[in-house]
Amino acid sequence: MKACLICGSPIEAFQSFGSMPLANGFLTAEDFDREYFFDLRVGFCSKCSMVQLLEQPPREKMFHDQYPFFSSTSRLQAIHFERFAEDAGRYLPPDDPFVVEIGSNDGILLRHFAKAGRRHLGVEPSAGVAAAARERGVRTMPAFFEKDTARRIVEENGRADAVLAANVLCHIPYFHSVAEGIDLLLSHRGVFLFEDPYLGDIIEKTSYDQIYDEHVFFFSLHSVQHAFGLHGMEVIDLWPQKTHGGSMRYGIARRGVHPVSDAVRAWFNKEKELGLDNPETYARFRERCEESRRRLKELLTAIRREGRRVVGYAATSKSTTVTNYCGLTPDLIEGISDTTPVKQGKYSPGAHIPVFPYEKFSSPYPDYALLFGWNHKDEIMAKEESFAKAGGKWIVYVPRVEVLA
Ligand code: DWN
Ligand code: SAH
Repeated sequence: MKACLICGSPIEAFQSFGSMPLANGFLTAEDFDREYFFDLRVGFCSKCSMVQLLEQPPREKMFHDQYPFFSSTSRLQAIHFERFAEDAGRYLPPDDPFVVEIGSNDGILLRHFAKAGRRHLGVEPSAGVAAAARERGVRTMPAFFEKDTARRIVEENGRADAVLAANVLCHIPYFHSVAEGIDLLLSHRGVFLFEDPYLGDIIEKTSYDQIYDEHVFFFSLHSVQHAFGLHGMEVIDLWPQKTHGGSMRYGIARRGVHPVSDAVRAWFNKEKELGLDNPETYARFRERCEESRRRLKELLTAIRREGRRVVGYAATSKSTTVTNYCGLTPDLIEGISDTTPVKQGKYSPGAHIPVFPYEKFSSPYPDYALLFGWNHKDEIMAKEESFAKAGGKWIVYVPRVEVLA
């Protein structure tokens, strides 16, 4: 029996995805024998409502100088982070504010503070993406954020007026060290603004592919309120986001320092209606995942039986869960097209489907493209009009398996 990472209560898996590789462990054929696997299991803590992985690979195996996810590959994500910078600006005092970002990657968010000449610091352990940020003039500290990192930042820079984080808090299993770090780092009236894929969306859309090694927590308002409450902090506001298939941004501050928005009470009730605090919700989610897996495998098998070609579109982290959980092998998907140079020429983790440069997608077009980057659907559909015009068809699996007309 495992213990909840937040409250220590015993916790059991509601779903096991079996043995899984690192979601971003793209590899060459020489490394097939040495590939790392772990048991991907997810559980719900009925005491504090946190949905979480029961096992996670060591952090250095996931986040290192070869980490291949560069935030700025999506144009719409760039726009999203420009808005995030503006929104965060509303919480900053006029006089020389200081902003820290956890998991700043290639500087997609902090570059707006750098451009405006504002004091900022990114904390980013993956050296490759951190170098890309520095090239854009973003001050970046090569470190994993935890309590000691926060202490060092305060010693060298003073306290921060805002700490920002996008798609990273859910990656860090040592939550309490991070929360203590944020407490050390923030000025008295400082705010912590963070966003991550929202549990309510994952459940509603059966987007089980958000479950992979890097994502250790699947946050809801219930679980976030409880977890920060243990550190004298509270949720002061929250804002749903369209990114990553449905995310939530939370505003966190020291208890009683800022007014609490009415939206907080409303979302509590909404989550109760969604059943996010009810174990049965997760049992039903597991059944829907199994159904989705069966349908996707059947669909691809039928298409291949007709001799049609299928290519994956975007070698996302999420695709690693789909290919391995559904048993999608290169005889079903001949390759995955991706725009990231460091993924191209390699094989997908576990399933070993070749990843090829985006330029090859159209020469010649496949009959079907399986949309692994479904969260970027609007951006991709706009870009790929000529695929559809040439008779190509999209296969999606979120929120349900279907061929788009
Ligand atoms: O939480 C995380 C989020 C923020 O990003 C990380 N753990 C890892 C990563 O997840 P992901 O890999 O599922 O992210 P995306 O943004 O859904 O996919 C990025 C991949 O998709 C890149 O390899 C680039 C590729 N892509 C593409 O080939 N063509 C993306 C777009 C928009 C495209 O048009
Ligand atoms: N914020 C970006 C990147 C998200 S990917 C975006 O939303 O697009 C997650 C990033 O967090 C990676 O760049 C990874 O190296 C970094 N990361 C992982 N663990 C971390 C930790 N403990 N402290 C700081 N960054 C971390």
